[in-house]
Amino acid sequence: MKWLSALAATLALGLTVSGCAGAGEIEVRSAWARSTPPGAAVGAVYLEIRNTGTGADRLRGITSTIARKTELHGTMMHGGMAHMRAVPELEVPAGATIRFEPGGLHVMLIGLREPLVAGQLFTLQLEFEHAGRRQVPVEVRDPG
Ligand SMILES: [Cu+2]
Repeated sequence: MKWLSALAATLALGLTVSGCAGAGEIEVRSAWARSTPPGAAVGAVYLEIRNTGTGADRLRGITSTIARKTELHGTMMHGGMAHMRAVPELEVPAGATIRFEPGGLHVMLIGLREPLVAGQLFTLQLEFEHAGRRQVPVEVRDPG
């Protein structure tokens, strides 16, 4: 029966596509934010993204409710000075671990609605092209 083999092919294709970078293959870990003094307008979050799958994925956006704007930033050295710039998207190759660290990649919280106090927890939402949306708990810590 023709329609049956077409259906089987469609199902097989669906499995192949979802097997390419399934929801279980992106891990976001060790998320923490630097505590801020009262009245601070910006904060920074550091974390680790692991792709344990066999296909590349892509971080397409980050949102939070704790700040008016949440951006992915990179840090570049220019004339001996560190400058931050917004990174619109981040490729996460298969098998890669990408670390966001002070002086490197970070999530910038712009227009904080409240100060970040050590011990506090809040949530970031990361949107991946294949793995979809992830809720990531972030712990606030004193820089040390
Ligand atoms: Cu920044």
